[in-house]
Amino acid sequence: MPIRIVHTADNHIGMPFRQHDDKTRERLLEERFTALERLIREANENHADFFVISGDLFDSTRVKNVYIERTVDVLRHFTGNSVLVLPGNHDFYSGEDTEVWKRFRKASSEFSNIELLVTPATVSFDVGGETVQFFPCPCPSKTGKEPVTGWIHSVDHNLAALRVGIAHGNVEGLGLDADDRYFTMTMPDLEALGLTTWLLGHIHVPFPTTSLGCDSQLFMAGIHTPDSVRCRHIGSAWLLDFEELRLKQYKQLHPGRLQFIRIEQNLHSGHDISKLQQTCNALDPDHVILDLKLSGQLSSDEQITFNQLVGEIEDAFQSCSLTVNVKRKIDEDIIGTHYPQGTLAEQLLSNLLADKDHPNDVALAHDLIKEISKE
Ligand SMILES: [Mn+2]
Repeated sequence: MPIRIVHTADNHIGMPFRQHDDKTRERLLEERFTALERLIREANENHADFFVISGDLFDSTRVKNVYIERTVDVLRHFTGNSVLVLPGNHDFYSGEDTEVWKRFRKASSEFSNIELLVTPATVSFDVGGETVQFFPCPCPSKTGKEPVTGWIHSVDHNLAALRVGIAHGNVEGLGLDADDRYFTMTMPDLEALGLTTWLLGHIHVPFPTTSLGCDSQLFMAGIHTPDSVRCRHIGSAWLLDFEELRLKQYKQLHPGRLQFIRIEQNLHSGHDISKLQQTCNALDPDHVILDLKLSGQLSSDEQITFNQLVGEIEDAFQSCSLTVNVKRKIDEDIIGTHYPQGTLAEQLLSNLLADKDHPNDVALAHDLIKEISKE
């Protein structure tokens, strides 16, 4: 009998998104739930046996109760054997008083298919005659140097079972966490523990790097839907098939629908404005959280076209933040009206205006001269 697992992590339900405006914040908060809903639906459509969450389901240990209840309401719809929830480092488990998990337990108490993994001890299931043995490694705190996997050395492994480790933390070589504060594990150490596979969370980028394959001993879920412009993928989770105690195939799922895109552009001509327009036209205004950072110099005619375009973009995109620093382009007329011919300033600016390789310099010099003249 094949065993199928959907693996996710770092869902960060309740992430505050403080840097965004109210409307965008609301959308981003909502997306974390709806993406999880889509993933549960996809797991059900694929008849997955387990839905594994490898830590940081919640953004913090003090996430609002309504968010916890809503999350449980999403998870309870899983139709497979069990939803396995591991505390990560953001939603760590430090004992029975840990707020988020106390509330989660209460909210999920009537749903026997939701299992909270707060104890480092094996959990076994029978699926159609096969045994699956899970090895959960919950995080006891936000940071820590001790690997959470240490206990596995001293317990019995059922060699006739599919043995699946579930942990949350940095993996040497995969993350950027150079200071070792996040329960750093190494690939050789994980391999040495002798399990069939490892389902990990913490690094928001998925591993393996190919979306389809049959050979990997560890999986990093990747964040299920992007959380910022730093996220370079469209949201990730894994669909894993095991047969005869081995991984048969992995396939990447993409439950996210929102993308963060930052466009930084320097504008100096009508051509640059059309380029900006083309770039924005190619994006889906309902699913892109757009961050425009525009600078440069434009003539007064170009500025009219530019302002019009910016207005259109703002109208089209549901979420758009703007940082505009576009100055009036310095031309011969402007130099002529400000500085008498033959003066140092006039000569300097005219020379810089002719230097097409450095189109910003003339405006910079003009600003500097204005600044000095004020004093
Ligand atoms: Mn984490």
